[in-house]
Amino acid sequence: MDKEKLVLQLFDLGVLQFGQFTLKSGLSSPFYLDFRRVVAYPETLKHISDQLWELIKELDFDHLCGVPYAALSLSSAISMRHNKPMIVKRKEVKKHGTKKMVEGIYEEGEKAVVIDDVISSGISMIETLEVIEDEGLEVDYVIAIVDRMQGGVSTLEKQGYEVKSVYTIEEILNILHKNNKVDDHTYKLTLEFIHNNQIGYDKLRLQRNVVPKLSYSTIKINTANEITKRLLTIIESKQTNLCCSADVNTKKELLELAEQVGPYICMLKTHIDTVADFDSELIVKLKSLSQKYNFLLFEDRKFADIGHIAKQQFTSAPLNIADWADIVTVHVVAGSSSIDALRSTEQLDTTGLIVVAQMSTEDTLTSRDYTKEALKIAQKHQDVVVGIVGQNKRPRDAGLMMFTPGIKLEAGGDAHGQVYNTPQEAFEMRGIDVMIVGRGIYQSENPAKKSAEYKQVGWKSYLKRLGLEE
Ligand code: 5BU
Repeated sequence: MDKEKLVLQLFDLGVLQFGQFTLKSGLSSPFYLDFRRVVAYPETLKHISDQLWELIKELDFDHLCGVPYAALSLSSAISMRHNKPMIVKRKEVKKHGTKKMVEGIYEEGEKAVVIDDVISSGISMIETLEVIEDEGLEVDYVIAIVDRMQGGVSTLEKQGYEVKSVYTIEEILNILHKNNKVDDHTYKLTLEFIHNNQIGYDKLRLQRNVVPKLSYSTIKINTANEITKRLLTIIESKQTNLCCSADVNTKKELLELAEQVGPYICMLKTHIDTVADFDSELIVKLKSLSQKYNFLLFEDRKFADIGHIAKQQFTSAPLNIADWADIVTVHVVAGSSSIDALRSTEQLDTTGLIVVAQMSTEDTLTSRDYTKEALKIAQKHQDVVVGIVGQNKRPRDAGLMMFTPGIKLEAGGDAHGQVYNTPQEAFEMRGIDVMIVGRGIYQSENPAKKSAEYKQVGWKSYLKRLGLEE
């Protein structure tokens, strides 16, 4: 059956309804899609499952998973017709037995395609994705019969999923309008409703509390890495999760800034190769300030070359990074061999690594897959890796910390693709551990005062995430 005929059939069966409906969110909607009715019409169920199969038949996956309840019949139908194993995400936790949240037979690392009937805000899809990803399954594609065009698809895409739907609501409306099933008024009203009721990504995240509530003391217990422990001790004793990114270009400016922000930070981040008059005296002075104010020196060098070169960049004069940096960043675009190479210098007991898993720019190439692989590398090397640089939700791994640049008291961006989020958003919604702030501090009139302000906001947001402060 073709897509147009199927829409007309769904309309006749009362699956697509127009009128006035109150949605789960409390919103009053001029249309309602009730795919649960389809279980009463096996032939129609078959036609829908055929359309869904068209979307996924070329994809590489091991399991089908329907979002309960409406999509369970759809995933069952596809599973039987195309001989694809199914998994089922429970809606409620079992009181007895295994307490498993996902039923079926699967192995960590296998791929699942998740199916829902309708995507509106994307929230029920995200809830399902979180549960099945926690089981170690990987999801790249999510599919639906109808995209209600209210923001859910872009929310999911922002999280790195590829979304496919058989219809958008607009396509359905066009078919029904063309076939005189809805009048001009309903047609316009419905389009207007969609347009005026967008449920954005940020609004959605604010309604949810999915961030792991990891405290600094929990991370400290879970890490075997001595540099992570040192950093956490500083964070807890100074009550600051602020890292100042000191991106200034002379020794004088750098030392002045370090002196000003020193009392309020847990780390001072440098790009030492951008300091025009760099010399070894600068390092001596920075070291002494780091002791005076108790912060770590973090050189954001982002080693990215083959191991043989990264090793030299880490240890060679004139910068001699390995001799003074407590922490350095490393890309893993060349693979985990970069970490092995840095390890072979035997300097990693005094310098910890942070793996760049994801970047803050709007056009970053650090895709969801890349970020996942980078995290795996960081996990594998936890003895020398302190954590990751990332933007999304903090991984649940309590042995690693998450560091996030692109932070300012006011969200926004710069002229070169940088994207800023607020400390509140980063700590409370994403569960990060340390915020990295550059221009927000050193371009302000009074960096000392500004860093005190960031320190206070960051700490408050951290406590709020733990539920210790309103
Ligand atoms: P800003 O002035 O707060 O935008 O500075 C951000 C700093 O963080 C700057 O030193 C960057 O090199 C660094 N950074 C970043 O902005 N985004 C990233 O994804 C990574 C590092 Br990794």
